[in-house]
Amino acid sequence: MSALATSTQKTALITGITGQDGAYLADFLLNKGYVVHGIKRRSSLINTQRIDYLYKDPHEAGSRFHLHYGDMTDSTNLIRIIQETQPDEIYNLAAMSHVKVSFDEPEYTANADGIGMLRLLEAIRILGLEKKTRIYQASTSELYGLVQQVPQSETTPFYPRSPYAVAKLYAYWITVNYREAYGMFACNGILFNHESPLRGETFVTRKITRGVAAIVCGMQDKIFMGNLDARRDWGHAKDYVEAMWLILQQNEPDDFVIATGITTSVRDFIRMAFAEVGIELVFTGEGVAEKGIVQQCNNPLYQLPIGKEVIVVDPAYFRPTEVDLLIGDPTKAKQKLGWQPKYTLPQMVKEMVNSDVAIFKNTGSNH
Ligand code: NDP
Ligand code: GDR
Repeated sequence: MSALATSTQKTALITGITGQDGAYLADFLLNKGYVVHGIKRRSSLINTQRIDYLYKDPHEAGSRFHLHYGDMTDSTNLIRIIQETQPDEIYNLAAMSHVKVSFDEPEYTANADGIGMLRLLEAIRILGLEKKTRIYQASTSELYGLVQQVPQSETTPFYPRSPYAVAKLYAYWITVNYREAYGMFACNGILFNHESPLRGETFVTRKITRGVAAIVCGMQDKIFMGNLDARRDWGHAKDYVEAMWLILQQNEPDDFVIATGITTSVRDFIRMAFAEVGIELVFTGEGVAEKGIVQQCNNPLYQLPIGKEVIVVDPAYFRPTEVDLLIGDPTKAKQKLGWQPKYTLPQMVKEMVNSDVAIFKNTGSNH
């Protein structure tokens, strides 16, 4: 086994490899022939489920996938891993990525999501790798926050609305600053929401598709939701990791918005997910009194009574400050990167619902 790349092989280092995007990106880069190193956190339970299928016994010849223990809050560890792996490309995907949780853990979020990127940039400088190592920062549409203008593009002003978004604002600007100050190939991908069957279970899309699956499998009664009026520009993670790679393959470092240009409310996402299993919902009431009720059930396998409440609003899921409307303008990415999303939202909803139904049917539980 050799962790070292041959002269023609590129080496990538992915932080956040155990997350949704880390898993898709690792798969993508391995298919392109890269040697892929990933940083995973030590945890009391195994947290590599999303990437286990990629992992070969490192003692076997030809293994191109390697994992290292590490954490974005530990610069000594980041410097050592970068020194050992000598990456051509670093993808910084690691983050405390839940907007609502960032209100509960603001200082940790600032440390991991904001200063974490500074640690990587400084590690590159300390090791003298400025000319060799290109670096990608996972920036976010949450930077736009309070709506200033739509659609949001690379020139739209930022107005972050959560500790998560403020931490990501620091990471965005430190990336730009190191590019300008030291000539580093450091880029921001300003990615709008992207989802998949691998999405974390507490983000709204996956919570909904899992909830639909659990309800039709008779394991859950209803789904308690937060703000149904929020609108997001939802794409598929598989399309978005390709954009990350394209951003690092350009002649010049730059920042890009990656989005579909279509916005959908949480309420409509719920409608679409239930429609996938033949259930038509009607919404009644307003604000915290709003409910989603079964209006028609056209699937003989799932006999939900007409009038059954399946969506209930629980203010516990409201955020102290909300981001109401996101619609991205991906024109620059389309023109300069030649990037084009392949998935539509209906295709993605279908994939997510079917995947969650299969999980519930196979395991017979919601764990
Ligand atoms: P996930 O939450 O699925 O994955 C986050 C990853 O970061 C996990 O591997 C997690 O490890 C790791 N991580 C968290 N904290 C630390 C830490 N202190 N040190 C090392 N690793 C850490 O996020 P996504 O894959 O969805 O997103 C990837 C990145 O893109 C994130 O930075 C996110 O903020 C950003 N982003 C995501 C968007 C989206 O819609 N998905 C849109 C725009 C930006 P563990 O598995 O152990 O928890
Ligand atoms: P977001 O994603 O905050 O946009 O951040 P999330 O799916 O958590 O919320 C989207 C919208 O749905 C509303 N909502 C709920 N959200 C959750 N999680 N749970 C609920 O029950 C619920 N009900 C309504 C939210 O209020 C919000 O308006 C994601 C993360 O991946 C970030 O890391 C990333 O940067 C951005 O997307 C782009």
